[in-house]
Amino acid sequence: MTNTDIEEIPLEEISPPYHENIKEDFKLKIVLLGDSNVGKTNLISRYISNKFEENTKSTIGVEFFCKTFKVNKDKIIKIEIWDTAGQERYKSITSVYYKGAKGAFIVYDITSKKSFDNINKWIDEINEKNNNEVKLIIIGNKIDLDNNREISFEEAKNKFKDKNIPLIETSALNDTNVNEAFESMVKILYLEYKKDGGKNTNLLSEQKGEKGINLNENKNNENDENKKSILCCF
Ligand SMILES: Nc1nc2c(ncn2[C@@H]2O[C@H](COP(=O)(O)OP(=O)(O)OP(=O)(O)O)[C@@H](O)[C@H]2O)c(=O)[nH]1
Ligand SMILES: [Mg+2]
Repeated sequence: MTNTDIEEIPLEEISPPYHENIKEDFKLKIVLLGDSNVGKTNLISRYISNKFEENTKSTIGVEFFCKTFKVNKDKIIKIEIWDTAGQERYKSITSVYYKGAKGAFIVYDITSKKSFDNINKWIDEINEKNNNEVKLIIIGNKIDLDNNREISFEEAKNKFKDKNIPLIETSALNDTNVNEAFESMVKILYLEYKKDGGKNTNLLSEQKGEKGINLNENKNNENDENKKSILCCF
């Protein structure tokens, strides 16, 4: 699969309130993992509601947000995007929610080598809960802080080249590549669905009705209109 293959798949968002009345062909659970403070919550709030907060509180537990798409003029896909807490002390709560994920973003902060070094740990965690069947994308966030960069794009790319994991650099603050990251994931999962004939996609039934656990004040304001570019390496 190349970058161009992914980019060329049409993706049409079905905005509220219309998404309520549409029956999806399948639902997908996507989780964001990574150390505390790398920007997971802000990536999601930028994507879902086009908002950024300077001083976000650390996430406690988990919470999810929904979007509906028509992909490739073909299938209706609903995605649940699950935000998780990066802090070690909440691991026992959050790791329960890794199960059933079809896609996962592993996020690091390009100004924090430590968060980059921990990526493999997060990959192991998500794989362990899902029999290595999760599609992964690595996100290097905070590229607006390029002057404080500790991990070059090249270094990151080389680290994951052999594992064939796509990498994308983003800024939740500047709204750079955030849409692209989420849309790429939806398209990758769509292709996966097509590949196995739609068999392996009963993802959410065991978690129906759950809203996650989050004591923070995230809001699900479905009002995104963010579009930027420069992409990544696939
Ligand atoms: N400069 C810059 N700061 C960012 C960016 N994304 C997030 N931040 C800041 O980084 C801090 C942490 O962001 P969060 O989104 O709360 O991080 P998190 O990964 O959700 O952290 P946990 O919930 O503890 O796991 C906040 O102060 C954000 O404002 C970014 O793209 N650029
Ligand atoms: Mg958070």
